[in-house]
Amino acid sequence: MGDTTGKVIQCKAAVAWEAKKPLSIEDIEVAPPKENEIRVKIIATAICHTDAYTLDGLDPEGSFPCVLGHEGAGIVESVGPSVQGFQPGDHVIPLYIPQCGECKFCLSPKTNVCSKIRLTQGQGKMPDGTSRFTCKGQSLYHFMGCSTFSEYTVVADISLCKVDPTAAFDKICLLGCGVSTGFGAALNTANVDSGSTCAVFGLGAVGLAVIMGCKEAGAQRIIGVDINENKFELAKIFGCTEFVNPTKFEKPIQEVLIDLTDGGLDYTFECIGNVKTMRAALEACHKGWGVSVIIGVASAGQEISTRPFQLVTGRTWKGTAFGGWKSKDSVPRLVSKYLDKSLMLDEFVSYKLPFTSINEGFELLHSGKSIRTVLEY
Ligand code: PAD
Ligand code: ZN
Repeated sequence: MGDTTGKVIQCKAAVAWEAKKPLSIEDIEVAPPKENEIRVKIIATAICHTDAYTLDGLDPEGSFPCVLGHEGAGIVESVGPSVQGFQPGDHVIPLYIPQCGECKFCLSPKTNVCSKIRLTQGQGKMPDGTSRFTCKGQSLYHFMGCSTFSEYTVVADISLCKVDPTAAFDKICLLGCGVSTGFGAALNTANVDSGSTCAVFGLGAVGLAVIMGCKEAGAQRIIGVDINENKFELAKIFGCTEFVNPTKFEKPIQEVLIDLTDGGLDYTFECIGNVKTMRAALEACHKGWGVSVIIGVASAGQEISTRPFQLVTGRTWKGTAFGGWKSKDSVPRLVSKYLDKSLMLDEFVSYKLPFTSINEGFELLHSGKSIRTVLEY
């Protein structure tokens, strides 16, 4: 390192030129980091639903052409002016929810949704309103403040955390989104208590991570709900105790679950992104105290509904972004937890592919055949 500091770097990236088209592997230019920015060499990245969702044109904020990807891990290549606490060579994970430590959200212990760079991040730009990526003379948009589908990326220093250098990049990249989100939904957002009965709707990466959190919290029963029975075997390894396939019943799934649990669940989690299952998850909760957490992201314009009586009689409806973790403080601790073998990551990786096979990874995600596909540069 050192020889590239302050220079434009040429590298490979998967460019999304437009919605609903496969990504194309291109040589791009990555400008040096500006004030309070850091350039990172990405070593491993995984494909998450939000990437696919944006590529499918379902995200109203998606801007093209762009460099997608937000579950990644890598090494600091160089730091911009005024950056503190990072040096070239540090092992890092980009954070799509930053933690500035100063805004009113960061100052509140009640939330993790830092708003410092929310506007520009949503526009696919760096905090100064510009881009660090160009390809064939054209500027490319950033994505979720991370853009990990590029060998080199530039992120804001509040959107990055330093982690234990002994942890494997191809595993800890998963902590950038799905796994941290599900795990935190159970432990932070729901705050599941020991002995409780939980139901998890959707057994993808997020749902499996919720199960891991429920188990850690000491839940007694963890019921997995999925229409794809191939997911059940793996869910058991994470701590799922029972399974229900909604397509096997005449009755609505909430009634099935209420019958199975003598009146309903203490906690339910929606990890699908479907407004119908969000309603079912709420209504499957026990009267008086049941809590339902929405994690799945529904398509633009969708609305949730239920009878107000459901809430009046003591059920609580909540939601979570990144599992409620204050990102910079928490992700390094989750990495340590993985190293201590008290957090599973290896089991989430269904496939490992070279970065240039990224479109194959998207197909595996769409077909339901993969929990996560990890790409290595
Ligand atoms: P995934 O597609 O791997 O898993 C979804 C699972 O749901 C699959 O196993 C499906 O078979 C199952 N499923 C689909 N429809 C139904 C149904 N009607 N009834 C029961 N099961 C069904 O996705 P994932 O685990 O990667 O992500 C899940 C959602 O979480 C998705 O909407 C994603 O965008 C969202 C998410 N949210 C955050 C956040 O911060 N809130 C972070 C990361 C992901
Ligand atoms: Zn903040």
